[in-house]
Amino acid sequence: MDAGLNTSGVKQEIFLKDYTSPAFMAETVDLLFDLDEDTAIVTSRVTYKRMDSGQSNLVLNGGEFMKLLSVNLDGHLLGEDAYVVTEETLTVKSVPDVFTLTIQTELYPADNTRLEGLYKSGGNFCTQCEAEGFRHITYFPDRPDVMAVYTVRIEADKARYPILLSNGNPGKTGDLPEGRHFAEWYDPYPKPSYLFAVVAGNLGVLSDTYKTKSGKRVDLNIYAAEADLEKCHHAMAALKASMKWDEDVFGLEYDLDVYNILAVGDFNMGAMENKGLNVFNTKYVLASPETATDADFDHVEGVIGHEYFHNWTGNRVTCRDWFQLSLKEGLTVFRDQEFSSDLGSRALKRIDDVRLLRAAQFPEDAGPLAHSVRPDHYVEINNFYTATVYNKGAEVIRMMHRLIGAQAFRKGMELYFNRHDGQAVTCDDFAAAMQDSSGKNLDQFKLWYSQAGTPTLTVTRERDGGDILLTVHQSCPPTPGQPEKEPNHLPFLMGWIGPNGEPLEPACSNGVWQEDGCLLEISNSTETFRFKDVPTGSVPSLLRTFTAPVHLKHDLSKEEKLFLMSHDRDPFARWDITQDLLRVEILRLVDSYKDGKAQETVDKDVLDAFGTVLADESADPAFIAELILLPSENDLGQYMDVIKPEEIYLARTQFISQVADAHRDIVLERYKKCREMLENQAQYSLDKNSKGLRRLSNTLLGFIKQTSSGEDVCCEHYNNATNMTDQFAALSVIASSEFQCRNEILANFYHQWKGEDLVIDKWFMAQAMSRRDDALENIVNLIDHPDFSLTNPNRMRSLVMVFAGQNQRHFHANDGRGYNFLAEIIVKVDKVNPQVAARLVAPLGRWKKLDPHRQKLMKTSLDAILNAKHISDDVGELVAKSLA
Ligand code: 0A1
Ligand code: ZN
Repeated sequence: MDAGLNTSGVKQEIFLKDYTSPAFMAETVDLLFDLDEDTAIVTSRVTYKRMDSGQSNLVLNGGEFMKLLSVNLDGHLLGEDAYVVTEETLTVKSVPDVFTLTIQTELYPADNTRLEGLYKSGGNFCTQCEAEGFRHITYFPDRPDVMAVYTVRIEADKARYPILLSNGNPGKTGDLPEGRHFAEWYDPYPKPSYLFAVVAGNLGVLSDTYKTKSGKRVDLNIYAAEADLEKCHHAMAALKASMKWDEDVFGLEYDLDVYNILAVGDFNMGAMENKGLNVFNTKYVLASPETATDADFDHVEGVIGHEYFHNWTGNRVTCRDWFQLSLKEGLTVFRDQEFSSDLGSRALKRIDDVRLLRAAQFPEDAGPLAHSVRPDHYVEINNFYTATVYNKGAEVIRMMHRLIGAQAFRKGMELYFNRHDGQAVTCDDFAAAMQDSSGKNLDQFKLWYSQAGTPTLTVTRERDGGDILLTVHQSCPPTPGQPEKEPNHLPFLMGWIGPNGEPLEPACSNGVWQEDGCLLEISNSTETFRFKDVPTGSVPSLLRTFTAPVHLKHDLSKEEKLFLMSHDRDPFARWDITQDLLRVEILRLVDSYKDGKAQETVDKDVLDAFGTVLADESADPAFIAELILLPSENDLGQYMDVIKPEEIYLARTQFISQVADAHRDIVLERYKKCREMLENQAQYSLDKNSKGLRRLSNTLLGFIKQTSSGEDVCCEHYNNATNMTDQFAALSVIASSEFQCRNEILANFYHQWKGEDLVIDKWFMAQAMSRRDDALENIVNLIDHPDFSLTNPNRMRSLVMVFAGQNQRHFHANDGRGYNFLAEIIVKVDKVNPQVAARLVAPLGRWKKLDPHRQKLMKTSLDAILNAKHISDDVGELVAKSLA
């Protein structure tokens, strides 16, 4: 299982089929961290037990970025002939069946810009061990199926590092000579090394308590910079809500005496579920109305929930190997999605999640980096923390939930924990629990774990007397290494709307009517369903709630879509059909472009329908905002054989302008009403209605921008803003405009928020998204801005990732400047932080979808990365796959 180096120094590919269980188990791990300002000495004392009698040597992972000081076996210092050290391993020769190994290593956390293992952020020590960071702390069998009980002692200067934390429950604390102190921690639950964490710092704390359903008191602490504590209340409320939700919905209770969270400004991902000591990116903890948008507040709630839910799905039951990553991630994303749905609006949450799936996962599944939810080979595991493993993985769980029903699912979860608590298991074990709790055979269903690619479902209708025969055909395109696909087993939920707009429930030969529609189960490549006595003029409402992660093709006419748009009572289906209608219409405009000029205008019926939606005051304003938010440029590109970035931008803008022209009064009127209602409120509120009003008025700004009063309204909106939701919405529109006030407002924003890192990220982001003609030059120049940083992942992503991922117009600049810019940054960042650099590669890899000229430019940029000196395995793996 261990990644070895081959003779060329390039990491070898690892295969799922080669899995073997550990030759030695670690049973107890005692760690001593002796922390100095820039260095740390770690003493690890581990008891091992032989599991495989054929193995006489103990092979441990570790080596890079640390120095081995000593190795001691059962109290005897080993000479250098008793072990072998390579770049990535330490092999101790001929060990007994049971023994204690004590290893001392020296680490250099202050120089650690990779942000894995032990590193410093904002002057504080913290760790990141998933997936393979523990091996940069000490030599250890760093694989998730080695689960041990940990005891930790931390020693550090008391004045500089008053807070000393690790996993589990707190133990002894005390003073030491020379102004130092210590703290001990004991975690009674066996865990894999990737869940280990240690923290030492000068931090403020927000504390609270939670009483579990069995009456146990848990101390809750959020540690952050003292000045940020006032921004931690939302996270604390979310934590308590998560604890309650898991008890109510799954009967799962928290198991330690304390739950600690640390917020750090330098973090490679969103957050990390270390047992009892989560480490969070500040972005997902800190929130105040002045500095965070409503969306940010929602993300904090979702990520807090996600990490909390890992305590059972991930920590108590963990992954046997990293190929099973979706076992914990897909399931935990599903759980956090359900949590947010229950706390907020189910329909809006589903719309958000499907938007994200289509924006991030579908392109991944259609490109050179496509892989299955359970990949079967990798070079660098860090490259597999993907939208496929996380978000498609969550869809797989959601499909199981739909196929077996909520009750059997809950029973299945109970069975899973009864069988596997304290174990490291596989996706098959999870599916087996669901199969056994429900009696439903999931053999074919499990293809979702092994087959990559997004299936396409094509739905056609045929009348047979009074009945309708509805045929669903499925196919799935080839993906790297998988030329042929077998049909998937999936749930397909649908409804019918009668000719007068009323919901119908015609009997179906092989479908089952449920509360929200008729559930069809699809498992063959073509299936036909007979709906009895369907009145003429009825229209099917397809794939309600997006019950499967597929592309849907159907034979609905424009009129039928318009009909559903106004009559379907299922909010998700109504939103989705509206997106479909808008997408088709904008793509028709794209097709009509000749020499930079559109030959077509927006269809009158579509314009009218848009007007009706804008004027609809009966629906939730947040929902109206979703309906009028046009498919993004990236989304539109996915539906073209060859993406035309400039035409997509022009057609989408044309669509907005025509709506703004045709419905100017309604747009302004609706905007004004929303603002008045908000102004009448005594204070800023995060209630559903206020959020909806902000969302709608801020979305309308995009249309207002294109009217003659655009500049006045947008600038006034900015100047009157009393919260970040409004301020950032206006800033984004203005940053992308030719308005006279633009530069002044950008400068104003910068000066107002200088020093507030998460807000300055937004300042970079707004410019990275600008579609102005001169935006690319500005973006390239921002790299030299004193506040830009290659070492801070949030800052990097806010400029570079947002540009390459979302600004299709300029990223695909015809002269290749966007590509060169990205390639140069990737090479630079790779030297500092390979994980973050690797996450920037994907946009360059999608060259097959562009015209030959751009294809060539993109491949040249990929080659330039590959030919740069000393690129990491992280970047190397993805660039090589992207060129294949
Ligand atoms: N397990 C975390 C995400 C995470 C993954 C890898 C990391 O470093 C490489 C850090 C965090 C989660 O799902 O929240
Ligand atoms: Zn997770």
